[in-house]
Amino acid sequence: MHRRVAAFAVVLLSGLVLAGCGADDTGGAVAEPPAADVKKVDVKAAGFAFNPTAIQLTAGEDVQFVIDNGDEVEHSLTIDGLGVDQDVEGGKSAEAPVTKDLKAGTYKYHCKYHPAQMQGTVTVT
Ligand SMILES: [Cu+2]
Repeated sequence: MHRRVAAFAVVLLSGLVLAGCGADDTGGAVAEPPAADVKKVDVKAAGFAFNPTAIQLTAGEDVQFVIDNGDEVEHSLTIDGLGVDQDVEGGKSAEAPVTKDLKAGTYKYHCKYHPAQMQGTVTVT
């Protein structure tokens, strides 16, 4: 799974370069957007804390949270108001389902297993 995370990082880095190079046959009415249109947001869970604890995103974006668990116990990334509730086993990483068309606002997140210790805030502007 760590290799997949690395691959995503490469996709993220190359995304700017490749943004203008989409296939010619993608019309306006595509049910599933190409993966390149989905912004990966990496969140680390380690030492019973999230890193980062503040995430800035832009309204209208499609995002996918990718959680990397550096602890030996299971954590979750649970974001109130965004429909994100993704478990991630100890030592593993996990991808939450894509969250489409972000609405402006402030969204608190936490780990549902350690809600008092693990918290953060997503701000969409
Ligand atoms: Cu936790």
